[in-house]
Amino acid sequence: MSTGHDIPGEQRRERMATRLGHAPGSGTRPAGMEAVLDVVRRGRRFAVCSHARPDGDAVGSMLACGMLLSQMGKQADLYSADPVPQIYRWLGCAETIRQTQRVEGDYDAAILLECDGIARTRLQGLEGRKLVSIDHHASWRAFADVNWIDEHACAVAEMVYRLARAAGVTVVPPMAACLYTAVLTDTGSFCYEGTDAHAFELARELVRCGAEPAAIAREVYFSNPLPKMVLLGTALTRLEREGRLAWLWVTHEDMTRAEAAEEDCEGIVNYAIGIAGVEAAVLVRELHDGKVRLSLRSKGDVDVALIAASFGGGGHRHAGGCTLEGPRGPATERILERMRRELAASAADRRARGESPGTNLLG
Ligand SMILES: [Mn+2]
Repeated sequence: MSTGHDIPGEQRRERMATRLGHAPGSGTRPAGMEAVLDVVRRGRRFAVCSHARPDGDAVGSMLACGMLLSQMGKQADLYSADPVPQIYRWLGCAETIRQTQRVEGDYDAAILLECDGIARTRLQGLEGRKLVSIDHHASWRAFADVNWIDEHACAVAEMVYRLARAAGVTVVPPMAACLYTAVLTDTGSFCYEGTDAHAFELARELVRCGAEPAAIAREVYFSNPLPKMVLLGTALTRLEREGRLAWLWVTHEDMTRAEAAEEDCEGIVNYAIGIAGVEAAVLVRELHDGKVRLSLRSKGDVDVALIAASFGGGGHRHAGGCTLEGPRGPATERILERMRRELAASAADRRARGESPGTNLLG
């Protein structure tokens, strides 16, 4: 759990904000947890949303936020443009998330988790409402009326946990399970950069509050639907490697043949970044609307959040995503060309620092 008095963190955040074209220090500067708590305390009815194609942090944070608001005697309606992935449906209250295209009703505020704008939710009906944004992405934007941003939080769930503590809410076991699931998945099972002592302290507190690590791991990692494995097999036959870059792709036809759902593509890109000597990886996936979804990973100097943001997407330094216009071929070339350039630049930086530029150097 990062603290507000983390000066180097604050400087890092401002630097990142500047690089992403934000305007730190302007009127929309993030206001912090107290401002969020103030909105929550004053209001009575809230809509809670996260991004489309919700991941573990989106689902876990939404559910925990709903439980937090209920405990405070508030009404919380949870909305998602896409279904809750199968592996998260066992979480307490998961069935209360309304899958819809539109937020309707009278709310004192809409709380958006993990979003850098309304568009990210793919929900209609949010415009003109009082908006609260809680985000930890490097690609954050201060688009809401109240913006609480902490790039150093290992998951938005960490921020929801802090909010619960500050509000004096008891973290009951189902809530702890939601938060733990979010932290587990958003840290890549405590593997990603940024997994520091705080992440483990948070996990420890959540386990003490009743989260069961083995049971949660069983649901999340050892309950894969068979089509997911079939799809993975197909994707792996397509694996390409070029020096420090690796990529693979999934066509619309592959999805149909494997009877796979969109969520079954989750994690495939990790097999590409998991290769020794590979520093950047891409999964290219055809969507049913003709667009192409890119999942980007880095385990070196390449900042995929910046790359994704330049294509209208977002994410973290080592994991990001964006959507391009189809067809797949040209979209793949666009992203590969960009990745090659970034890898070449990182190798040049290393050379300038007198370090080894890496093996199988490109460019
Ligand atoms: Mn997250």
